Amino acid sequence: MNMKGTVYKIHSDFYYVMPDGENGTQNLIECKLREILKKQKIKIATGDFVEVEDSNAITKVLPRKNHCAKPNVANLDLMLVVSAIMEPELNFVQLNRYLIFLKYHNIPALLCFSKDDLADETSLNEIKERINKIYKPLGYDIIFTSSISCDGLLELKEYIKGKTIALMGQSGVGKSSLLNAMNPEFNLRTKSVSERLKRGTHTTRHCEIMEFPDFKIMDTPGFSKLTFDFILPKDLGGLFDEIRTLGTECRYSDCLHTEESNSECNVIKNLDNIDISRYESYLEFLIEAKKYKEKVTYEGVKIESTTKTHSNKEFAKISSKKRGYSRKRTKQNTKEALIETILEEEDV
Ligand SMILES: Nc1nc2c(ncn2[C@@H]2O[C@H](COP(=O)(O)OP(=O)(O)O)[C@@H](O)[C@H]2O)c(=O)[nH]1
Ligand SMILES: [Mg+2]
Ligand SMILES: [Zn+2]
Repeated sequence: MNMKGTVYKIHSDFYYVMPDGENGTQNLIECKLREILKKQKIKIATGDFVEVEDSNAITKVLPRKNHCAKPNVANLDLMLVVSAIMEPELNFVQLNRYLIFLKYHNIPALLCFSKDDLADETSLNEIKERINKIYKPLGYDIIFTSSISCDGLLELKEYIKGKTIALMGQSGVGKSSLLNAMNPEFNLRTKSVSERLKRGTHTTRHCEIMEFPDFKIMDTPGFSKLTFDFILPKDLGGLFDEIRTLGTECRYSDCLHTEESNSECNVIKNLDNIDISRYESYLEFLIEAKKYKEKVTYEGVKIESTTKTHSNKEFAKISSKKRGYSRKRTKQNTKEALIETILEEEDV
């Protein structure tokens, strides 16, 4: 009899699968990968929905809602993007970095602004107004929280009910405090889990799904090094909703919508309608995407003109086939490994 379930964690060749409808770590089933899947070079991610045969062999990976290669996780229902309204200072470019990354990976985001006990009422209202003005029109849900006054915690709990979530946000913004504040009873009961969530720097390279009473958390080594070194400049604008919308009316094909591109560019003409921090973020990420393009061009990775759908959007397809191997084999291999890692997410 076949069984369906979710991969909760992966340790070398072993996959720990929670059968659908079950919970509790004691019900995890230790599985191996079917030989045929190994041959097909299928790389399973934590969070993958799989089919398992009697012999505890995974025979099939079911279609993914979303996938991220680094860390290697799949099927997240929600990413809680945590920013503090102060301490550390609110950084919109950093926030946009997370949001654009998630957009690319097709992972839904909830914007969570923490530590709202630190601002007096007037300035808190000003901050809220600014945030709502930028992110509401972009379709994001927003929650203001405080782990001290417990503001917004019930709302947050309700929002994440039944979901598999992960958290991202700069260190010190209050991610661990938020989790603990939401689960005081749980905190007392299973200290080890909350201790693990509390650690400041992740040392593990493993990803693992952990069950809480009302939701599940994907514990990861973090999404720390987040650079746009996987996307081509021409595809970046498509991830900013407001730039994409204005860009479709742009007279120039392949326009990067920067000052130097052309004064007739529709995005440039409408800069007043884009929040300055969003456009600044776009320019900053564009530099990284340009570097990436230079790098793949230098390394002879073939960039095909055909596009393929990734996260329901069109992106240039970057072939992992090289045009030639002129340089030293070993060196080439290392680079190949690097590029392949970058390309992993294209191979879903
Ligand atoms: N005033 C205030 N301080 C907070 C709040 N949440 C966290 N902190 C403090 O901010 C610091 C970092 O919190 P922590 O949860 O470890 O952040 P993490 O690195 O994102 O997990 C700690 O000193 C917390 O006590 C909050 O809502 N209000
Ligand atoms: Mg923490
Ligand atoms: Zn343009």
